[in-house]
Amino acid sequence: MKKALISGISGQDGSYLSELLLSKGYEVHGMIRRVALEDETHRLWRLRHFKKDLILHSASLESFASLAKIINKTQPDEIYHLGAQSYVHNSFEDEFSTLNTNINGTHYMLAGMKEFSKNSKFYFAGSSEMFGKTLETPQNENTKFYPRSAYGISKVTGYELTRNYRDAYNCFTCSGILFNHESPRRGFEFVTRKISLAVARIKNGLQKELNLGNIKSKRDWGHAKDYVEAMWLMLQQDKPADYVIGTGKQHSVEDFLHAAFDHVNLNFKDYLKIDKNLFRPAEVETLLADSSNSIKKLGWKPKINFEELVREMVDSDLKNIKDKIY
Ligand code: NAP
Ligand code: F7E
Repeated sequence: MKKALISGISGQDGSYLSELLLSKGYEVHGMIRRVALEDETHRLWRLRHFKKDLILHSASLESFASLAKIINKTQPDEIYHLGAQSYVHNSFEDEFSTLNTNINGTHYMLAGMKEFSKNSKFYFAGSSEMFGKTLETPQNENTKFYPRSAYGISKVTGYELTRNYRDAYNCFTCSGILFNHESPRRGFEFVTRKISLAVARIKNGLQKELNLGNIKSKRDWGHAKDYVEAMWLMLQQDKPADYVIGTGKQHSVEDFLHAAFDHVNLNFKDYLKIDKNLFRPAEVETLLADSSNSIKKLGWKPKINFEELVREMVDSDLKNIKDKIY
């Protein structure tokens, strides 16, 4: 039986990846923060349906000793390093924690693997935020990086560390440069989930307006379920490499608003308030993936399109309201 170790297992991607690996017969180990154990209902909500099938260890991305101990103990065939401060807006408010957790956390994971489990295969969660102020469109594996936030900078550094462990120490390390991916399990601070929950609340008379920042920015949005499959495929190849993963289709935040409100027969213009405080000091205006290399080498293709994604998120939040979850 293959063994996988996932950092950030309690997050959106960690939960879908766990389900995928369990369905493939893996023994799945995950790292969680100790505080999550004190409040499982809220902090481990994404894992609640299959938590009994996972082996969870408490660890901190800020502590090399805690990560190395678990890597040594579990001796995983595959390590998926997903743990990170992943909210771009917050990285402007708290650059220090973002850089510390994301850069050192990645370094500690790589160093722990090299020291105690050299034959593990390693996945690093890179991001389209590394392209930032895009220097060409669409973006592929050869596009130069121009990060626009501490978050983007932390991911470029993680990417370089991951590549260097491949070059210098012959480790099997891959970076997935993943474009935005969403789902009903998306965190509430991200724009798509903020919109889907607001639509459900407004439809039920629980909210009167929705405050947003820059609705002109454009993203290449896919479904997280499709993207965790790409992570797994990367570690099944004969040789390690880096891959761009996206749908190749672009929509603005305004398009998302349109689609989400239309789904419940409301007009977003009746509820939207633009709040200057929600704009970022440096915005990533436009992102669009060229995933042709991944389609060719991994045989990967997204299955869920933009319209299906929006409907699934809004329907799920309507159900959450009906079931009195929010
Ligand atoms: P997410 O939902 O925010 O999950 C992040 C995970 O990291 C959570 O399990 C969180 O634990 C953990 N974490 C954060 N800070 C930590 C710390 N100091 N110590 C230990 N664990 C910590 O993110 P996601 O959407 O699943 O994304 C997974 C990874 O892919 C992240 O690295 C993200 O940066 C990257 N990525 C995401 C996207 C996207 O569109 N979703 C695109 C490209 C790259 P708690 O639950 O305890 O907070
Ligand atoms: O913002 C605009 C905002 O926070 C999307 C992370 O998973 O994907 C994600 O980062 C856009 C931005 O995601 C609000 O200015 C307007 O232009 O949902 P977001 P993100 O910053 O693209 C990348 C690939 C990652 O790697 C990250 O981890 O929407 N926007 N008004 C807003 N955004 C938010 N959050 N809230 C608003 O009110």
